[in-house]
Amino acid sequence: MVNGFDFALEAELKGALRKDFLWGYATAAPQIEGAWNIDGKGPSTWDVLAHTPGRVLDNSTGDDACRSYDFFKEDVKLMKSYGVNAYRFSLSWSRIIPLGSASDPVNEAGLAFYSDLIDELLAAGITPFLTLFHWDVPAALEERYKSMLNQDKFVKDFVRYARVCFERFGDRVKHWITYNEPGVYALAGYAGGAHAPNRSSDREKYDEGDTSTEPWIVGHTQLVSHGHVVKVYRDEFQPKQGGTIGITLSGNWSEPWDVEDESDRAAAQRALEFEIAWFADPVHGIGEVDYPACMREQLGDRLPTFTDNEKKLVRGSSDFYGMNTYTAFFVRTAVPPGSPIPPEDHKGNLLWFDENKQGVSRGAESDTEWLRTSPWGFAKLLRWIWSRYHKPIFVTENGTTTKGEHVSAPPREDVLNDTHRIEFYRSYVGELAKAVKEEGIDIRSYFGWTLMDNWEWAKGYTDRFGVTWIDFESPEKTRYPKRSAAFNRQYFKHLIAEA
Ligand code: PNW
Repeated sequence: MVNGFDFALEAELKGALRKDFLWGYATAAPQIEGAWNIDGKGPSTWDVLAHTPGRVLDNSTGDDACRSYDFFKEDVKLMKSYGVNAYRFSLSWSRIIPLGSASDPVNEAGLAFYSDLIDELLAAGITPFLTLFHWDVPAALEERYKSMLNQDKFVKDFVRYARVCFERFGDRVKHWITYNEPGVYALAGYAGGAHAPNRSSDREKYDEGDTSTEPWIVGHTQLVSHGHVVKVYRDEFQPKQGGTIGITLSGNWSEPWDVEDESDRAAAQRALEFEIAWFADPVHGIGEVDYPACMREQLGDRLPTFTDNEKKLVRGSSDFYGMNTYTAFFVRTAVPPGSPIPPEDHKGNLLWFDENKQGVSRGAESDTEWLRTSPWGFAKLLRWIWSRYHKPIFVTENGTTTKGEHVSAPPREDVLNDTHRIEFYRSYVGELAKAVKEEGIDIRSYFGWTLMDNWEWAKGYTDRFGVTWIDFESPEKTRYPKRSAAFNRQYFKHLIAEA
């Protein structure tokens, strides 16, 4: 037994991470705060979804979630006991501006909540990372003008919201993220339709939407409004506040099902470009600002074009590469060349497999269908992103569910001993440290997803991603640390160089 765990921490990785490396956990407002209609908060599109029957797997709402609005001081104490030095969380736009638009009033009570949370974190020596948008649009903006489908109106409203946040919190907050995963937001909300605002071409399930066009418009609106916000920050706030700002992109590794097969190799490349380069090329790329050529080829005019001004706003608009990643897939091409690809296809004409041609598995199963433990993919993805974009990488989300955590309180010791999650963190974080040590990749943060079990969007409370087990039945949402929290504490202590 080493440090209470029955495996040794790699001696050669001791001190591999820079001494100012930031590590901690990430959360999102709608998933943990609760208090959905308290102290002047306006409804968001996720509140609307949750209160529409049939939209959430377990028919739950995020009305209370983890009650972090009430227990934020307890959360900060918990994080301190976990040894973190940073915390990434999102702001609820409709808590700050209940009706959302540039001409609507701000809600002082909402601002006070976040201001108090920031102060509490700083007093505990924890660096706040703020995400402006983690999927919850003020419902009024969806009702008034269909939010991101109306780029001009949305840009103005998002810029004003961001400005309020910079003005009120920028004295103390030095790490800003505009959007969390614009790609997942666009596809889950406007292609598949399971996420807010529930738009899709699937008329059996959803009344409105067009999967063939709307995801691409919504992606463009996010990129352009991000660019505007970054310009405001750099022109008006960065000179005196001195912080950094960027965008966080989602992306999993895609590997050819048969590496010998040219079509499979092309499929893997398309997968990475549709999922990641869709946003990363315009923001972080070199040469002409545009979406990747394979997207233009498949989507044609359905993919928006950048005006000259938009090109200037978007290129170089992130001080770092914000990276959320979870797993890896084996892929092949779906429709053969020469045959038409359905206009609803939004992933690059792919088929997905859990095993490759040789029968090698992509990794151990979690409690979530799409998510397997695939540290080998994470290792490849870090190198792919570094070589393509060469920007300092901030890992802003990475984590897993694990089977067997759906028990009643109090959870037994063996449930809290989440060995599957420990193995996930050990292997992924180990790959991260190796990438830094062996290849000199510039990686500056790691945020586990997530601090505590929470309201996992349309999955409700059925997916538990936390390093803290939550008793959702109890009025105070009692928090029980899982063993992975203790493991990560030890591991980062080992990996981060001493000051
Ligand atoms: C992220 N995928 O979403 C979100 O940022 C979190 O809010 C969420 O709770 C977490 O991951 C877990 O789901 C993703 O299919 C959803 O690859 C799906 C994927 C990736 C990220």
